[in-house]
Amino acid sequence: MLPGATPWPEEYAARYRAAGHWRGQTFGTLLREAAAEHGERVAVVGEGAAGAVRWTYAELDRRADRLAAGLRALGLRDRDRVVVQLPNVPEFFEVCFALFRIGAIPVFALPAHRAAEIGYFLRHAEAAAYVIPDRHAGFDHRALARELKDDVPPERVLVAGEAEEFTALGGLPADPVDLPDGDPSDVALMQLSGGTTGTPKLIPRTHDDYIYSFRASAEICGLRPGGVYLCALPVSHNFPMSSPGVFGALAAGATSVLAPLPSPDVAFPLIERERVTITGLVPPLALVWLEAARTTRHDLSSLEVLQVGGAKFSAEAAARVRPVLGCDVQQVFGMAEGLVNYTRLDDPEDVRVGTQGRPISEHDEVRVVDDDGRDVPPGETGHLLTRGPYTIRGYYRADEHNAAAFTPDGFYRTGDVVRRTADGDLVVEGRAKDQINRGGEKIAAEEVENHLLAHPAVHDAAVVAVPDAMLGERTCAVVIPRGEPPRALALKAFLRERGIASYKIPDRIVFTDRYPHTGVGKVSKRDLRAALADRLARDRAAD
Ligand code: OOB
Repeated sequence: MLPGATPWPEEYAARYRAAGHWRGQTFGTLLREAAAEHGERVAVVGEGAAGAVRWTYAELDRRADRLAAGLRALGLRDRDRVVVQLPNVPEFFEVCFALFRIGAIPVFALPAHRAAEIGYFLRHAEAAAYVIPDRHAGFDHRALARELKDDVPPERVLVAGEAEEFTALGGLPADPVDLPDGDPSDVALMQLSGGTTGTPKLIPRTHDDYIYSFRASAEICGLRPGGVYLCALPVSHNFPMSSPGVFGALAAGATSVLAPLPSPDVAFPLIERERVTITGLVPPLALVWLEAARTTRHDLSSLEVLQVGGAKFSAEAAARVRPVLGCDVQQVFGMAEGLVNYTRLDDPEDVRVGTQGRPISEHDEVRVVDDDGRDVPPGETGHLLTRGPYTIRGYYRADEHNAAAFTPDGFYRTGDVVRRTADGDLVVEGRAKDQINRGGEKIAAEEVENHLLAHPAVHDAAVVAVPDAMLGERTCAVVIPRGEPPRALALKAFLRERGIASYKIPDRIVFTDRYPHTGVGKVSKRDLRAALADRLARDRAAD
């Protein structure tokens, strides 16, 4: 096992193997076998750096081999960590499988991440390389790489597109090399945690565990050869990557279509043209699609399943999916740390609309406990703890956080507050972790607070969620100024200059001279949220 990652105890590993969940297969072999079985089927459709692309399984397999040889020639080795920050482009697949083939470990950053986050990933993972597009969504990623020159040298910045002073992915030598297969029980990739702490945490996922999660997901979602998955969310997020996502599609011999943007004007024509059968959205986007579908001239009749997850989807909205879009709704309640719950396609309507589903695996252990860690009966609300064949036992190089995030017997404390129905379906009722879920984008309050505290005019900062009709939640920073309050706009500009992703910049900043406190003297975020809700309601009434 990669040093810094926590293996499953042997007793559990043996159980998951015996059940046939861990199949002892690596990603490299998975693609090889898929190419042997589905060679001439289309694996990937998208807009690449050199134009429109339709790669068959055989073509993707060849390309991954060629790039793997190039990466070896560049000096990349087994277990090297590589930060991959690619948007929804076909090169994403080539890069991932080339890295898997040489045994290197992609660390998946989001396209929205900026210097503060990427610099941290590069340093914390001690990354050997960084993969970027040239430009994406109006942003020049090479400018960002220039800012990070102390963390990664220019020749180790690999660009899909015009490389300028960096290394072009397409320009690497391609003499085939012999590549031994890796160890399926070792770390294959790292996902990012939504986070609750000052710095984001890395989630090491093994070949065995991750492949199991998306194979089983593909089965639950009915993906098969001939199926077409539309990747509308950013591909590097765990949901569109593996629930069942693009990797599940690949394992099933289906086609992945990459949408550069998730908006209906981009996605609807793709659904019509490619006869898309399944896609996954976060709730705010699902609401936008439901609105746009009423008047669209595009033919969406190929769509069989709309998955919605990442944040709570209301029962009212879920009930509108079939009447408006003509397809089934599937709720997905998952986490990059592992556990994924799905409503099943043949569940009764009240379960599909009113719950967030149940785990993938009979080996997923789910506990719902009170504040003292005692199990509560079905129907009662409590903290969700979980352990299983694809839920990590520890974050990467994070001993001090792991002690709090996992129980001594290896259950992950999800921070979610849930209720379990008599049938075993989960309903998400809230959250105990200090995180804001802004329409599926997770924001660790402490991370933003630390950035605010770096401003000379900020004495103290508390970041909390405020309710929002569209996004579910927005962020509000409540700041105690040092002397004269700075302008909110100046504080936002300050955060931007510190290089954080723009979705983490508070939607609203208000000032106060003191915080409500809990009995033990900590800031009471619950009281703060309540006071803010009052204040915002008064503001609205005055408008
Ligand atoms: C997914 O993964 P992450 O790691 O970005 O966020 C996980 C957290 C959960 O702990 C929960 O707080 C929230 O996101 N969440 C939901 C939800 N799905 C995720 N809360 C309420 N209802 C839902 N349906 O978000 C993710 C990973 C894989 C598949 C789907 C989502």
